[in-house]
Amino acid sequence: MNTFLKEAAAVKPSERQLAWYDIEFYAFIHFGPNTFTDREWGQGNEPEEIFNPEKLDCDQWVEAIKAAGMKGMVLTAKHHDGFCLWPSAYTEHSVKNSPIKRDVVREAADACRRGGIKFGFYLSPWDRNNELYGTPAYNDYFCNQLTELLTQYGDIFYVWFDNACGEGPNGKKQEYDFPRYIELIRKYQPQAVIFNDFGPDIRWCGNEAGIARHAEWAVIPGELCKYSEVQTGEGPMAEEGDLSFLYNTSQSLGGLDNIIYSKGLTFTPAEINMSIRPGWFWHQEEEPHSLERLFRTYVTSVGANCCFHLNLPPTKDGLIDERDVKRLKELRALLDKEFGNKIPVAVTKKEGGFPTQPRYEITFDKPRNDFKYVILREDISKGQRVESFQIIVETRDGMNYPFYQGTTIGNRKICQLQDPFAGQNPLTKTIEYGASRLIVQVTSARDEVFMKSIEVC
Ligand code: FUL
Repeated sequence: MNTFLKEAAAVKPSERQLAWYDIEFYAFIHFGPNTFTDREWGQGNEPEEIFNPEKLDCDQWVEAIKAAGMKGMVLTAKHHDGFCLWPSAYTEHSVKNSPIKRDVVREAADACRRGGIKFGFYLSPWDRNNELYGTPAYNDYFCNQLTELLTQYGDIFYVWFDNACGEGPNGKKQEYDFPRYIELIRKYQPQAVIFNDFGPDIRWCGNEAGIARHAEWAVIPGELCKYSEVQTGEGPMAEEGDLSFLYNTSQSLGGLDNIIYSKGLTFTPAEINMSIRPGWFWHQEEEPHSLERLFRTYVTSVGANCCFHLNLPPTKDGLIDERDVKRLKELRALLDKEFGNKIPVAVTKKEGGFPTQPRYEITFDKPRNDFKYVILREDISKGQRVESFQIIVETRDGMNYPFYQGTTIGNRKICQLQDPFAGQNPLTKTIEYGASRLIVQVTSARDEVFMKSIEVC
């Protein structure tokens, strides 16, 4: 068991996964015929003429994205209706036959570059327009399109696939050749991360509502991620059970209870994705979600060992809706208010403790009761190791109170001690005379803990 835990602790991210963690918060852009037909899934028979965003301005998209502090954009180059936002040489169902005749992928990629943010694309394998769909030849068609996008639009940080798979005209489902798609991406854009339900680089969190798990492990059983690299041997109970019941909605994917039965572990972190509105595509009558909901999702994504991928759907004019722009600015202002002012602290690690149970003492410049968050970061480049921790507050009069109990940490854990939407946390009553120190006590870990930083704000 001990050897296996040490192996689990040493499962490491790739360079491209580390770069992805640093991007933290980025935008999805769902745009295409559905924007004009008021649908979420097109049928593939929409005439090209309907795609006519007369005021299209991708710089306005980038401005909105940056107003929220997001650092990248992922554009739906092709959604399930098969319509291409770039003039693909392999189909007539694209912008080249629309009234605007503009290469939206190029304009978006250029706008990202001008604005200093990353660019990536979504390419739906499910294509309801192409007649080859459902036959092996469709994989060639798909790879040709993928190659166009990978070779003609500069650096790509992200290729986002979804697993939706309908029936083609022959009534057959397509067998997607993911190993071939992955090979192409590695060949032309080796720094790009690839998303699919189960990796290889980034996996789906299991819902589209922005809901995170209580303990989000990036180190998970390879049984779930067949295209990710398995980095360990079998769990100690691999012969005495199996993990066939696991799905990406399961609560504790990487918990000890599961990994002991695993045939080997991979490093495959989750992305939390949701739309700013109920739909992925723009619909006039929909309103953006509340500031509270977006803020909470940020805390449970960027602040829970994931990244946050927030969709902003352009209107029929080809602009991000002003209602959404307003909400994005409010979100940024709130994030800056909550996390922008770090409280001066001195952090020392207590000498002589067990390597898997380090204790960090955080001393304030003066007794305080105005702190709201403790932000913990493991050095994820060395693996994800902490299983559980607690935060204890020491008051001026020398009393100790357990304040927060957490599970794993990973890249970043935002421990929320007070909530801007819920008023005063009853716990803060205990420190109304001021806390002089906080103690972060790791209570269990898979191997020696490497904490990268501890911040209080
Ligand atoms: C899903 C699609 O079916 C939705 O339309 C949307 O694009 C979402 C991000 O992925 O699988």
